[in-house]
Amino acid sequence: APPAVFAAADLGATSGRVVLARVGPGRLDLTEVHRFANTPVRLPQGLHWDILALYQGVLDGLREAARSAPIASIGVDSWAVDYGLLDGEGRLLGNPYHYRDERTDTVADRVREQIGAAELYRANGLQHLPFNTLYQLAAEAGTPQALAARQLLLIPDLLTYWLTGRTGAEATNASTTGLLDTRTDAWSPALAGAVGLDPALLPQLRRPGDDCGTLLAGPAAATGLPQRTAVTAVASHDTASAVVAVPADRPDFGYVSCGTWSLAGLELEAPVLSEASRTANFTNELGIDGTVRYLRNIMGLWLLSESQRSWQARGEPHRLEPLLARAAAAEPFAAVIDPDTPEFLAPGDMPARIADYCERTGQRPPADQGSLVRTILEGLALAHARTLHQAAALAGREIQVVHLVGGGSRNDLLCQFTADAAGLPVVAGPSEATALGNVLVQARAHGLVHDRAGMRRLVADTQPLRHYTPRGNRSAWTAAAARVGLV
Ligand code: LRH
Repeated sequence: APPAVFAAADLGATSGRVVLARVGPGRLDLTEVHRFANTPVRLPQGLHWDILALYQGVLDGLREAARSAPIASIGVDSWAVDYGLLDGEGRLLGNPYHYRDERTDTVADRVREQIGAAELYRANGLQHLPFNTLYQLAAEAGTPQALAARQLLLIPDLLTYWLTGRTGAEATNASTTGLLDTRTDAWSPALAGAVGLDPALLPQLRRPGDDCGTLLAGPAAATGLPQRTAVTAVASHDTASAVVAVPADRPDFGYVSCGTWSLAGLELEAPVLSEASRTANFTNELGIDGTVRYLRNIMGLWLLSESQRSWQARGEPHRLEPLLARAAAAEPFAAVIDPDTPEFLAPGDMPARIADYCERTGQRPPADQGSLVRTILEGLALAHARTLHQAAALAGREIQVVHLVGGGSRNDLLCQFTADAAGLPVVAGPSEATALGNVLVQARAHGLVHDRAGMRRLVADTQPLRHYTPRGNRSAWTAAAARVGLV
C-alpha cells in the first residue's frame, strides 16, 4: 500500500498536541502541527479540566493538519480514568473533574472496605489509586449531575463523540476505570452497582482499530477536513499507545513510559492477580491485542513540573535545561525521597512538601534547586528500578533491557540514573511514543502495518534512540533506597 497520512490528537495532563504521521513501508515520519496548554481550573466545587478548551485545541490542530495533506484518519488518546457525564440528549453535564481533585480522598477507603480489597483486585485487577474512576463515581453518586446522567464517556471517547456523534468506550482506557471484569474484559454490572452507577450508563466497548465513523458537519466545517474523514479507535489510554510504540526487538523487555507519571512494568499475555501482586499494588490494564499492561504508577515528572510551577510563581529560576545542569553537578544522594508519598499527589508547593518529607524522615532538606532536582530524579530512578524488578519477580519473568519512552526519555540524567539504579541497559526514546502508538494503530486498521512486532520494528528503524549502560555497581543506589524503605 502507498504511504498514508494519519492525524493523532494526544492529550496529556500538561499539554495537548495534534501530530501528523506519514506511514508506509519503512517509513514513519511524525510532525507536530499544533501544541496547546492543558490548564486545569479550580472552582469552589473542585479541580476541573477545561474540556472545551481541549476540544478547541484539537479542532485548531486538525485545521492545521488539513492544510498540510489529505488525511486518511484521525485518532484521539488522553490520560486515563477521567470522564464526562451526558444527559439524555447527549449534552455534557458540567466540566469533567481532574483526577487530582481531593473529593475521592475519603471515599476510596470506604468503597474498598465495602467491597473488600482482595475481592476487588480479583474482580478488576487494578492497583489502588485514590482517583480510579470507580471511586470518583462513588464520590459523585446521588448528586443532581449523577442523577441526570444517561451516559458516561471517558475523555478521549467524549472528544471522539463530539467529532463523530458516535459513542463507545475504548477498551484500553475502560480498563483503567475499575469497572471492567478481568475474567471477561467486559463491564461488570456488579462493580458498577457497588458504587451506585446504573450500568446502562456505560457505553458499548470498542477495541483499538475499530471504526468510529466519520466527521459530523460541524467539526468538518471547523477544521476544513472533508466530512468523510474517518475517525479510528486507537489505544485511547495514552499509556497503552505509548507501549505500542516501545521499540523492543526481544520479548524480555521492561518499559517505563515517563511523562507526568512514570508507568513502569511489563507487557504480558495474561493478568497477574496473586495476593503478592495486590499488596505490591501492581495493576493489570489492557493493551492492544488482548495484552496486559502489568505495571505500577510512579509519581513521575509531576514532582519536577510542579516544583518548576512553584518557582515560577515566586519569580525564581524555573527553566528545565539550567535546572538539569545544576542537578548533574549536585552532590549524589544528599537526600532520598520515595516519589509515591501520597502528599505529593495534589497540586501545591512541591519544594516545601519535599523539604517536609526530608525533615520527617530525619534527612537534611535539599539546600538549593539543583540539589532538589537531583533528589527528585534519583528518587524516580530508584522507584523505576524497584518497580521493574518487582514486576519481573511477581510475573515470573526476566528483564534484560529497559525501554524508557515518552517526554522523560529526553532527560539524559534520568535515563542514566535509571540504568544505574536498575543495573540494566536502558534504551531511551521515542519521546513521542504515545502519538506514534496512536498513529500505528490507525495505520494497522488501514492495512499499512501488521503485527505488534512489525510496528515496533518500524519505530526502532525510524526513530532516534539513545543507549545507556549501567555505571558501577548498584550498591550506592541500594543503600540510598534503604534509607527511606524503597526496597
Ligand atoms: C498517564 C496516565 C496514567 C494514568 C494517569 C491518570 O498520562 O494516563 O496511565 O494512571 O494518567
